[in-house]
Amino acid sequence: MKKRFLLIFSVALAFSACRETPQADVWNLTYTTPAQIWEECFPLGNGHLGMMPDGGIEKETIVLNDITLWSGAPSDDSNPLALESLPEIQRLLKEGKNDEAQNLMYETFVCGGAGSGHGQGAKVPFGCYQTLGNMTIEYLYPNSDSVTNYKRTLCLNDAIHKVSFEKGGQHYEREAFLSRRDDVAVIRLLGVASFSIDLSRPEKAEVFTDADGIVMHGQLESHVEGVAGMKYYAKAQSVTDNNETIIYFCAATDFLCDNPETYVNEHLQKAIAKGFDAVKKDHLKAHHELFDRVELQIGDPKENQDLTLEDHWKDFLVNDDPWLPVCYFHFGRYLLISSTREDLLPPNLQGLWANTIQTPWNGDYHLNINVEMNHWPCEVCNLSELHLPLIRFAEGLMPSGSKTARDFYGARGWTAHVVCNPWGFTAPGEHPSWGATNTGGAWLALHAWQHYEFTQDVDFLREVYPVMKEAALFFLDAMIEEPEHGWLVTAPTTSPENAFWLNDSTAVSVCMGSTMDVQIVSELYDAVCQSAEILDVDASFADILQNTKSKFPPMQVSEQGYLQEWLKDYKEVESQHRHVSHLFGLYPGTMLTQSKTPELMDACRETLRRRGDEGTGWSRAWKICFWARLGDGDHAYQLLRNLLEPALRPDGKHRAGTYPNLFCAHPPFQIDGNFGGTAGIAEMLLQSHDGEINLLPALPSVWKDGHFKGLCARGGKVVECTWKDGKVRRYRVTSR
Ligand code: FUC
Repeated sequence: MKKRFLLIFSVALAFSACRETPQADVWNLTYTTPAQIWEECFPLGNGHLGMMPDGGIEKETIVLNDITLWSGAPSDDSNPLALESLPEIQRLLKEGKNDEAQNLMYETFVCGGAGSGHGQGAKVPFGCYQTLGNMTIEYLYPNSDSVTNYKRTLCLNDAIHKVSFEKGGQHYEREAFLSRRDDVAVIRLLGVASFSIDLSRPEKAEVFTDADGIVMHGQLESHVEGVAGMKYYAKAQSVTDNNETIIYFCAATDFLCDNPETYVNEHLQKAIAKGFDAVKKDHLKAHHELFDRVELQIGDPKENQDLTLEDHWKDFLVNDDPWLPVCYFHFGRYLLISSTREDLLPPNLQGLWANTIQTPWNGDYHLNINVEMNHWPCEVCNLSELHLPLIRFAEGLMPSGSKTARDFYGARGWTAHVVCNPWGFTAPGEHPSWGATNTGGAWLALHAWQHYEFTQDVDFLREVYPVMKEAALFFLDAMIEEPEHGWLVTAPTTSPENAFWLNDSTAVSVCMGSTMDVQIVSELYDAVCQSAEILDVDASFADILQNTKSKFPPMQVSEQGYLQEWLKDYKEVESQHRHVSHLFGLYPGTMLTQSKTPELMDACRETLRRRGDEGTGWSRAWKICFWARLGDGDHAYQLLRNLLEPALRPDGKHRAGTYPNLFCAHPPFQIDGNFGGTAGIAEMLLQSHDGEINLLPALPSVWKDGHFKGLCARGGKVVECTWKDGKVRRYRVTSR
């Protein structure tokens, strides 16, 4: 009896493993039609591989990705003209001749070579992140009856994509997932009698079948003389028994490992030997371990989980039903888990999902907001280990960044500018109007500090301290005294991608001491000084930083009430520019707060009023975070509504907002807005940047009742909170 009971128990357990989450906390994205465009496909990922099935009935197209698949190669981006011209550039800036300084920079202070190719880097050494290609499956059915009860679902809790329908009285089902544990994609086909598989890619692909599957391999271009481009190898293999077929897929590059073919064949054989059930069980375990750390429910969730995503979206837009925003929050956590893993690369501009060879802005790592925003949910949403790929990436930039500091500024330490790639590009961009910002490395270094603040891991802090210290050292050497007040300022620089009227007819970008630079370098200096004290090292260096910081420009409020974006109260060329860089110190920075700088809070509000509530996807996400930090939950909620505006217009054109698959629309698709939106929702519920834990600091009035669990606060704390009628009813704070 005992044995039999155990058997029943284990089966029940196995069944419940897929349903261990209470129904109300299961987050399913559902449509009742196949995807017609890529932005309707649901994304699967395991931090290395990506998959986006369109759920087609006769023919299914699955876009495939490998986060390491980049063209290009490391290149020497130095330009001796830059350092030679630096004193003249700085002289002109000191004399207020920004236009002349900018013109000189256009000729001299740019990276050597083509840089990022103005965002079209596929054919230059900078390279670009590229789609791996497509898997196409053609399904053959015994009849041509019409399809009924079609459903296409992505379960965020299980990271499984399902398609089901009836056809000619026969039930058909597909189940796809990307195993984090076994690093293979698995597709189970139920009811399908026969099918054919093809692998394809627009270029650089050789496809053939071998004894047990179909192979696609090739080599990309490096565009560097004498340097081999990246090699990749991909293979699909199917196993059939009883009424079901399992397709296993794996891919690898020689960026990831020495021998991609061996890697792929070993992983496929191991997964096939392990068997579908075991592979799925381990997949669920690995995903649930990360996804289940945080719970969030708001309002009275409609028990009817069978509503389609479209129905939920309408409910939200018309009635402020909370299902969509809460699902969007969980979707951001799902995307973070799916787009990166500890020992590999950070999520790029598209996470790891791309369906083109030349990806928008090269699908690269932009350092003046984008890649940083990709990591804003990591700490607060209890996924600290997924912050590490970015921090390791920053460490990996130091050698190149030190060369850039030396070659372009004659400075010690390391720096990076605006565009960056896995090849270690850290030079100024190819166009100074955006490429002159040199606080990209410092901003990355602050992510190391934030990881320590939340985890309190002193061993980690000791290990990454050089990333911060060397970034701080660069500015000690590179900053100059501006003539009017003797303030220490970065020069040349810009306020990311905005420009100002130097006089009635001259618009320029290049300047000294943009407000964002002052804030980033100030916070970096504070982080290094606190780290030095915690680690009991560099006391004199810390004193130098503190003394230097006292010579930085103050935050200046314009007569019109907003925080000045530049040293002087220049008029912006675009007063509603998408970047709000001079509020870095409000978020993600922590220097502008109600308690520390009360006199600047109104200026921050006026700055945001001036910038407006529109902008690109990621800009709207950033503004959620700003208003949350200002304690204005209803304004933050308005920005969340603006972020969740459908991105497809009736005429099919794309606009800023959110695509049908919940991807953020810059447009085009850019994942940073998803992560910024998730972080913004967390910031509305919990803040810990000002020396205290603040529960429901910016709760929208429409979110009267709710509960969260597992969100993290600085100081190594994990927080749970239940609220009713807008008031905290119960909370619990525990140490990690
Ligand atoms: C910066 C932004 C753009 C875009 C690009 C990838 O240049 O200003 O809006 O997000 O990054």
